[in-house]
Amino acid sequence: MSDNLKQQAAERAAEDVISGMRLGIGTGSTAEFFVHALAKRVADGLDVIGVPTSERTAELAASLGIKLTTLEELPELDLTVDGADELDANLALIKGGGGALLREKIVAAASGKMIVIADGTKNVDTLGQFPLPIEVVPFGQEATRRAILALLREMGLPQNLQLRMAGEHPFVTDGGHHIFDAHLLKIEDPETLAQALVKIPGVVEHGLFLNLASKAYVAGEDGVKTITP
Ligand code: ABF
Repeated sequence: MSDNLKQQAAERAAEDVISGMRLGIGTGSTAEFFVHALAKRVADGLDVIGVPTSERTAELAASLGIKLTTLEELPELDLTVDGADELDANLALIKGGGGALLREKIVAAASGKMIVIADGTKNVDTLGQFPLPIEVVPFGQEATRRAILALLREMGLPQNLQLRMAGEHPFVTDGGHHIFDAHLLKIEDPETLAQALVKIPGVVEHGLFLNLASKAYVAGEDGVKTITP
């Protein structure tokens, strides 16, 4: 069911793409539906070039005949379409459950517009039920972990950080970093948290995407709803 909803949101976003666009292409199962919908339009003559946000997306998009380049070659994009783990009514997002948050954020920030695609379960009143991914440099990560815990304590947030694992080893991102997932339950002040996290040495990025999304297509039983901030 939720797959069908993800697909509806993705197909709606693919309709917004026009020839000549330079596109950021997101990661995750919803973004994969977008890649398929985009590939269909490309087969029908749509002429676009894409910058993928992960190795996984790059492989899929290339296999479906979508022209790709890198952000080095094309540092300014028109539109990024990507999924999210949570979004609120102001289009503040938690992303990074899939581990690609760093590239996703760089690509979204290089884009004139960002469209978020999601099924209705991702739409929340307050962010935080979904654990917030915090990407860290492996060097000195215990010191970084303690600094993050101190910040959470100061902000009155739960001090529950889990190092993301892939089997017996820490999960390694496309950038060679590790991820701590912060179980915060309710993030009442995402702005303050976002600003404070990036000041901690060793923190590379975090999954709070604020003031980046320009629109969301959220699919529910009653159709695809458009949300703007
Ligand atoms: C990416 O994929 C991530 O930022 C987010 O973590 C995840 C959402 O995955 P899905 O679409 O599979 O729920 O967008």
